[in-house]
Amino acid sequence: MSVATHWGSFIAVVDSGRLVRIEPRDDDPAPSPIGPGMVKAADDSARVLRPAVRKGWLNGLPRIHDTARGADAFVEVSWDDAITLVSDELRRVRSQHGDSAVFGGSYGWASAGGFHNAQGQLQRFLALGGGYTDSRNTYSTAALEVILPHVIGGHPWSYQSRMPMWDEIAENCELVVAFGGLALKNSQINPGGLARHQTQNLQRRCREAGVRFVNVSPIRSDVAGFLDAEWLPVVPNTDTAAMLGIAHTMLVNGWHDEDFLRRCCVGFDRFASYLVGELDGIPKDAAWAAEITGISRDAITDLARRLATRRSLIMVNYAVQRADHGEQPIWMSVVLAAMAGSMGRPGCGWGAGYATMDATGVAPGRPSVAAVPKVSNPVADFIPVARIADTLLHPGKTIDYDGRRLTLPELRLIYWCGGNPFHHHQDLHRLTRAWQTPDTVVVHEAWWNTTAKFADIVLPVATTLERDDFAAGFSDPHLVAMPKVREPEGESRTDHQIFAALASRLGYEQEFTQSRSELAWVRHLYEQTRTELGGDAALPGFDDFWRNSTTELPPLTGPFPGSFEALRSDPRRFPLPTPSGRIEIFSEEIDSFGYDDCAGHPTWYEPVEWLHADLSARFPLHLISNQPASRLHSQYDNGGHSLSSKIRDREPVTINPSDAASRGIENGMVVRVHNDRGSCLAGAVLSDDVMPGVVQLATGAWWDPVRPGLSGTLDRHGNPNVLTADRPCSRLSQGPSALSALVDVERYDDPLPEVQAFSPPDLEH
Ligand SMILES: Nc1nc2c(c(=O)[nH]1)N[C@H]1C(S)=C(S)[C@@H](COP(=O)(O)OP(=O)(O)OC[C@H]3O[C@@H](n4cnc5c(=O)[nH]c(N)nc54)[C@H](O)[C@@H]3O)O[C@H]1N2
Ligand SMILES: Nc1nc2c(c(=O)[nH]1)N[C@H]1C(S)=C(S)[C@@H](COP(=O)(O)OP(=O)(O)OC[C@H]3O[C@@H](n4cnc5c(=O)[nH]c(N)nc54)[C@H](O)[C@@H]3O)O[C@H]1N2
Ligand SMILES: [Mo]
Repeated sequence: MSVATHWGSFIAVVDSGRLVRIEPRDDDPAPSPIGPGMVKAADDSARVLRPAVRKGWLNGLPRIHDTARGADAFVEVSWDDAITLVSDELRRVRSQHGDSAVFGGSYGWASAGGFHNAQGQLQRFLALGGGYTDSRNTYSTAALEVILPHVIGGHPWSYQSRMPMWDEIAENCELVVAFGGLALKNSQINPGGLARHQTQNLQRRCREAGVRFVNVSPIRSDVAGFLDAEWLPVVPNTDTAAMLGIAHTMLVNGWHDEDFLRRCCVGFDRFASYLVGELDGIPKDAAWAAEITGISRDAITDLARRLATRRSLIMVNYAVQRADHGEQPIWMSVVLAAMAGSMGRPGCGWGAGYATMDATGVAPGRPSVAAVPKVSNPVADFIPVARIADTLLHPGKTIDYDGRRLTLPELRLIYWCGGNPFHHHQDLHRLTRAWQTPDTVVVHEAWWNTTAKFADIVLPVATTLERDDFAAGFSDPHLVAMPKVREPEGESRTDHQIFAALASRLGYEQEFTQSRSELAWVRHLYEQTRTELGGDAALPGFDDFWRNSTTELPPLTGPFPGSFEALRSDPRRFPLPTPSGRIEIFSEEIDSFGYDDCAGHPTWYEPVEWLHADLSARFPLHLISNQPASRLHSQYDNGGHSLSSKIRDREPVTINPSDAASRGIENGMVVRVHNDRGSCLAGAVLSDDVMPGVVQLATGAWWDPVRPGLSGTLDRHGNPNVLTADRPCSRLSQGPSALSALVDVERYDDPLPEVQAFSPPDLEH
């Protein structure tokens, strides 16, 4: 039977109803090892088997400022009681505090599958019941999503179809400069699934075609060895300064593309006066940039010359913008590509997010596929996604966001479904304090992860292996059938079943389910897609599709709106969807916001935490908390593949041998990573792939606080978000800045505490 996941498609081997193995598909050239490891977690002891309610919450009001969340025992209850508790509480909160007191922003990746999309189900249920406070943007690319529409216009993600695809790069490009690299570990993933992993082969094709790669990153292995890339180690969070130094060098040597800048961009002159130092007396020249970035003056000059004289492509990944002033490297990378003369030439110019997901740069998109229908939300309130702790701690406060003023709403009930805030949010100790303020937290989870342990009511949810659905991954031209391969563990139910029961209790079951069974919904959504795409000519009937597991969608062909090639050819006929119709090197609109942390043109702002900050005297190492190679965020940290990557049960932390030697740290030792916000244990890996002054600890190890609820308590397992800062990128995007954190590392010679991340809490029956 076929299985579709965010890490690819697999075959499940089932014997008399028991899941035996998950195998890669023969036609996947680069299957992810995360898939086979799912079997181990399918029925492990961390599964939530029955609805459970936190003891302190059951014992009654007042619940506000209840410090026991996260530390309490749970009482298992029947489904009937659980549905009563949740529906009564929703009714109470809505009537006493209004619909905006219900938070349904519920950020998270959940699982592949269009019908059982957890956030889609939750938001449909909450919208039909009166509405909810939503969240906006993503933890992935908040800064990019807010800045790009000002600079190149269009939908925040439209760049995905406007930038060169890998095959065009192979054919046309000579030089790729990748800020943040092109880590293949990340292209294991594609949101919503994919049939075959293609990025690796496409990268190889570029190399065979003679494309040169430059990796500007603190970590050498952010680029595959077979690309033979030049490595320019860069002080984290200084990419904007590096790009300014390159831009300055182009300008003073007259290497920049004056014609394109004049015809197709606005505001170059104002930016140029900043660049040469007319405004602040500081020329952003190669020597200035070398001082900040650690990249030599010669290397910066050489890169400027090569970018301007070769057919070149500038790539930025997402990590560079998940940082203080994360808008700047994105904006500046577009400006640099415009200057280099490559913008709007085939296979060249600018692009973002290559290799962060498999389909990025593989296909420019796919036809739209039906999913669980959205219902418009009667509540208009929203928060920028990463401002959740601020909202809980400071209701009523006003904040800036992209030229608007937002008032943070008062949240009384949090309903989380398909995400793991105690993995994804920064400064988990601050989140813990914030989490004590609402009356009630309801969570649907399959496993007793940290978010489940920090809830009041936990409803056990069936996994993707335990329900029928079909997948249509981001930009992937395939539909993949996802028949149920095992029965739901314990008393688990699907998210849809749970919401249907709640809707029934609240009097709107029919509106929610439209009287369809789950399989009828799956069939309905498939048939709707088929009809929209042209019926028999486009796709087989549902029964054939379900039997054959996979089918191909008709290709999506250009031209795509907002094309840079069209812009270059005739900016009057093919304007960009920006206020000026051109690339905005200077944005009057952003300038008019008057922000002191995001001016009208790309600007170098010192990050609050970086290697040249005063704080580095106490915490001399920059923490790179990047995406894990061994799992998707926190998902399947209890799976076989992630477990096999641990060192003495802890998450690996990679340290440069020189930094390890000065601290007496050896390979394989358990170390303590710490700063003023918190500390965690991790297993040391020594490697000069990581530049000196930098340590790398991936996200997603389930947080394992020694004393849950106690601020600053040691994490036994290695979740970097006990160390990161909950600080917005700027007033423009309010995005997360996880990649701006300083730490120190020391040997941990005390007796090792046992990791308890995968143990359920105390449960009473
Ligand atoms: N320090 C640091 N922090 C980061 C990042 C970083 O680079 N550094 N990266 C950020 C980024 S880019 C992202 S996208 C976020 C990711 O943050 P999340 O998306 O919250 O992380 P996941 O681990 O994918 O969480 C998904 C949760 O949903 C559950 N789940 C899966 N399927 C279903 C389902 O069908 N129903 C229900 N009810 N639950 C389900 C899983 O068990 C899991 O607990 O993390 C962010 N956090
Ligand atoms: N295996 C796996 N793949 C994933 C995910 C996963 O959880 N697991 N998550 C997916 C998701 S949700 C997302 S959003 C994408 C994220 O895609 P990215 O954000 O691009 O991925 P990261 O792994 O966080 O970061 C990649 C590299 O950027 C470099 N980097 C960090 N800070 C800086 C900096 O200041 N300057 C420069 N030049 N480089 C820097 C680091 O060395 C790091 O290894 O990945 C996706 N792919
Ligand atoms: Mo992400």
